[in-house]
Amino acid sequence: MKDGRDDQDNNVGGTGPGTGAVTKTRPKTKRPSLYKVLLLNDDYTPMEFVVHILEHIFNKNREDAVEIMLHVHRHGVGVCGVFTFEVAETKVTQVIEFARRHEHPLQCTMEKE
Ligand code: TYC
Repeated sequence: MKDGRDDQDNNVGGTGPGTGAVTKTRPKTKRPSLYKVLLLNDDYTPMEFVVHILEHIFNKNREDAVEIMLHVHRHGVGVCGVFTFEVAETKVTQVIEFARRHEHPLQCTMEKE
């Protein structure tokens, strides 16, 4: 595929000894699919609890955490980060488990970008 990644398109740079034959093959560098992790609004989870999750699970600073929390509060849903599948899945599980442990109904989900 002519997508401009390295020398994979033109098969140059790796030639057989002496012959000048072009032998370089394409390294496997497929980029992984990315997934948005979404936080859902509810009427019961305290705002400070959501900010704590954004700071500690999604590594947001306080300012960004408050902004994302308020976006979710006002619009019903918001993106807290974009990750590869396994990382996104882990974050979703961490949020739901932490919320459950504190008896808050907070929900979190993921969707392919
Ligand atoms: N709506 C909640 C409240 O008023 C706050 C909240 C924000 C809850 C974001 C969940 O994902 C959420 N206490």
